[in-house]
Amino acid sequence: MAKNQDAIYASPLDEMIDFRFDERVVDVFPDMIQRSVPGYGTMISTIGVLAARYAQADSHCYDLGCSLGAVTLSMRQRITQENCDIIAIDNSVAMIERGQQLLASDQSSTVPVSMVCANLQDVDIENASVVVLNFTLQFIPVEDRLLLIERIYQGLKPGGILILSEKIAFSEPEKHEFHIDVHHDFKRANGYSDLEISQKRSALEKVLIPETLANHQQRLKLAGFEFSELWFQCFNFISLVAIK
Ligand code: GEK
Repeated sequence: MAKNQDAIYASPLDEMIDFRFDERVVDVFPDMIQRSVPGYGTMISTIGVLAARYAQADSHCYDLGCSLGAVTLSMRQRITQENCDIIAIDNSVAMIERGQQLLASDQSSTVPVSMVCANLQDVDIENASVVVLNFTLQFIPVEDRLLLIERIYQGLKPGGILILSEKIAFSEPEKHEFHIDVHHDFKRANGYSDLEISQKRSALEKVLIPETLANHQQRLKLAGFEFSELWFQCFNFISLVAIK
């Protein structure tokens, strides 16, 4: 994947507009997410490993909020089960168009992929063995999140897995501050300036709503998942697995 450098928030902006996954973001997305989310590369490759174990023959694997399809490609490289396909969904036209180009040049396997532009809240989840929400739930209105997780639970086959990665908040102010500070250090170490960090933070404020780990765990339980486990954490970025 060619990587254009993210400089969207490098100059002072007169007016702060809420963050959107548009053409400009798509151009720099691989660089942006790699430099902003600690452990992103590890999570992407490990999701492929998890999918290889939990994918079932004759079932669907879903990548919800697929962006350019990094999770899809990682799963595609690892899945060997027969008659198993991947359904990748994103509601950004720009993301899906670029993602489809990247997918067309991927020769890693013959696992079929449908990459579709749609609101994931309107998509039926059915006959699923793997469902991935990799930093997507945080963009869904909080009041709609339980229904989505319930629909995923209902659409999963017994033994199927949900992989849920999120930026999280902390109820204890000291912990919250610690994680925000070290995350900003991580971004600085990756070349972002203080201006870029603070402008991006404002742009995301009303768009990305983080919740605590306990909130996520309770919601998974409420939706029906009896087993869930934290398998990754770096600062305020986590990933959970939940198995039906
Ligand atoms: C990765 N998973 O590279 N319906 C469909 N897509 C949505 C919706 C919605 N309602 N809301 C947001 N999105 C990817 C990274 S990025 C995370 C995921 C980030 C999409 C949105 O268009 C964007 O592409 C994605 O969710 C979130 O592993 O940039 O922090």
